[in-house]
Amino acid sequence: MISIRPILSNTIRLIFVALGALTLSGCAGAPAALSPASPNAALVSDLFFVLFAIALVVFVVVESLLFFSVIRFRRKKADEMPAQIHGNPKLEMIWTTIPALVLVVVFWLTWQTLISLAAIPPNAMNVKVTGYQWWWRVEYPDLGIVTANEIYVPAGQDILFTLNSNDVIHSFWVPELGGKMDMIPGHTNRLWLRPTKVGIYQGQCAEFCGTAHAQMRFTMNVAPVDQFNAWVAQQKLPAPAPTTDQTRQGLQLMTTVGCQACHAINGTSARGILGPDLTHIASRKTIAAGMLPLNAENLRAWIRDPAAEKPGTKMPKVPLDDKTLDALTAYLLTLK
Ligand code: HEC
Ligand SMILES: [Cu+2]
Repeated sequence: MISIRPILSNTIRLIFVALGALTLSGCAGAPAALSPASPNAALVSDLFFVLFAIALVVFVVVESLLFFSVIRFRRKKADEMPAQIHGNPKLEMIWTTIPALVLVVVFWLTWQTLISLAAIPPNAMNVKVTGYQWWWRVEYPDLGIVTANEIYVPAGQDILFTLNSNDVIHSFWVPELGGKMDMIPGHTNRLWLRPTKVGIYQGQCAEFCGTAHAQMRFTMNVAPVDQFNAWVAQQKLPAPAPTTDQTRQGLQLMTTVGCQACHAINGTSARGILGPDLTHIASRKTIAAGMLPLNAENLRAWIRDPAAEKPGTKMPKVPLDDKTLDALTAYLLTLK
């Protein structure tokens, strides 16, 4: 008889190695919800550690009792019959009451955390974020700023995020700062955060929303107040006017070959709202929701064939010749 065991065990070993490698590779440089950079995220990670400690105690106690019983009450002689009993009210009361009390404590701790997280502070700064398949529109209604995928906030200030969706359910999550909060079409959710440490934090859509869900990223740039104010001043300006023939041609193309149907550039006739606002595209670090670093090469490749860079993207391929691509790319790169 041919045994399949060696093949099986090899396959299983291979699967384990592959899965292990995959899991660990996911950890490299990943933002961790357990290294909080805001009091909101700290509340959640503190709760996690308390619940983990409780679970650990329960595990140790239950396993110890189990091993104790297995050893202490094992059959000693081959013909020995254990005492035949039915029910033990005392024991049953104990093992019902203790877990119930543990659950009451867990519930109370969780409830307290939820209450603290839900209490929106007055005077928080408003930022409106709308999920689109597969990018984020970011608006500052009180400042008159519209941008995409890169959120700037001043350190140490309460920020109130008003969250909506334009199509399907998305979820707003910056692991080190707090979240997650679902973005639901036709319904407004609120989430407040007080980012305390200056830095750039990675965000990610946390609700499967279609083909490019994994490429739906954003960053939260927590800046010192003066840097944030400088950013605001620059973002409020209309797009700079082109100064060379090529960039003048780029602007002209931008508002005639179809781009204007979906993109807005403040100060020009491009007023589309289906895609990201491009008024200050060149001040961003990435394009396509964190997919590609912003540089001439990537920008040109993106405009030439968006789906080749980000499969599933809603931006269509507009057939353009090399000269047109160069002019569009050159113009967009001036939009600081
Ligand atoms: C049918 C609507 C539509 C048209 C037409 C369109 N785009 Fe887009 N564009 C989008 C959408 C949607 C995105 C976001 C894609 C994503 O991240 O998945 C996008 C993204 C972009 C981005 C990256 C912006 C960012 O911040 O990530 C650039 C640059 C861009 N488009 C340029 C153009 C140019 C130039 C044209 C004209 C040749 C054009 N688009 C035509 C819908 C459109
Ligand atoms: Cu999403």
